[in-house]
Amino acid sequence: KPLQRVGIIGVPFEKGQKKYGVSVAPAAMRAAGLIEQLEEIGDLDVKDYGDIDIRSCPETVSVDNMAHLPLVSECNRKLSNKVAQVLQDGRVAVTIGGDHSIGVGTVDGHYKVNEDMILIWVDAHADINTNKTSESGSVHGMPVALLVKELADYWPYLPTMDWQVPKFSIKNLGYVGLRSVDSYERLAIKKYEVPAFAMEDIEQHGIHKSIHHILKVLDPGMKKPIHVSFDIDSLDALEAPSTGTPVRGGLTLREAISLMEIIHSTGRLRAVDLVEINPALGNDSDRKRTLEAGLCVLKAALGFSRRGTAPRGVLDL
Ligand code: DIR
Ligand code: MN
Ligand code: MN
Ligand code: MN
Repeated sequence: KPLQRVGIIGVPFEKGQKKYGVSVAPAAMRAAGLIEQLEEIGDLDVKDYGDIDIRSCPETVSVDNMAHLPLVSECNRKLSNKVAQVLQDGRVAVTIGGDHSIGVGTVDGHYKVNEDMILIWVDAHADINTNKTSESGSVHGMPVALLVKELADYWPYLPTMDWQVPKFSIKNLGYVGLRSVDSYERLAIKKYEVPAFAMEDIEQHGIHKSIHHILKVLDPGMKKPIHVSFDIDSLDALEAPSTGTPVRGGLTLREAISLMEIIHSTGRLRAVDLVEINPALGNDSDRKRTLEAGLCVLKAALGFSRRGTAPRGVLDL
């Protein structure tokens, strides 16, 4: 088994939503032992690229119903370049958010390197609002709509976003875990026939068949690079309470681990985002549970095996 090379990027950014604290997650994940636990999987070469430099610049432009667009844009421009660099270094890009608005940068950066990538969005929410359909005005509910070329005409001109030209096709997108979808988001998913496994579908088919089906629909040839954007609120609110918009009735941690194990087993996972962990929400136990859940999900994505792994070489039993 060859060494798997991994690059960690932290994104201490929280202006894509309204609550304080999600920017603390990269530091909290590192303090919880992120790097050490990944290295313990074995056969991994982990390099920490550190955090994206987030500065508050004066916001000279504003766009209707789209809070802090200049800050979101600046963060994602840097993140896109960093993700592309990590991939060009031959490493799996592991990005720790931050709120889900950073999905714009991770997917943009991945697309620059692998134009044939497919994207699995694991989330309670569809994050496919535009500023015209959003009820919150928060950009973390809009990254998918910013990324896909099919929705480009539904946006007004977005100052500061000239660096980001949506080229990714919605035909290469699939959803897992949906249970809080706004009405216009529903319309977009239906119109473009996005394979979307909402909670009732997972209930019916199980997580194995669900993810295998999505992978087959998006890439029948089974050769395309995979990007997983994992919002911790895809997990049930009991499994991951420390997040800004928790929704009950979600994935169990076991289902999320299974999902990641299946994707790991393809050998084609090239980028994974872990977003929306907010260590400032809830009590100590909530925080600990949520961080642990995030670690379990990432470890499964990078090859940790629950049944254990055999030692390399030497003894024959
Ligand atoms: C809602 C919530 N659909 C919005 N989105 C969230 O703000 O557009 N995404 N929380 O993770
Ligand atoms: Mn999300
Ligand atoms: Mn969400
Ligand atoms: Mn299976």
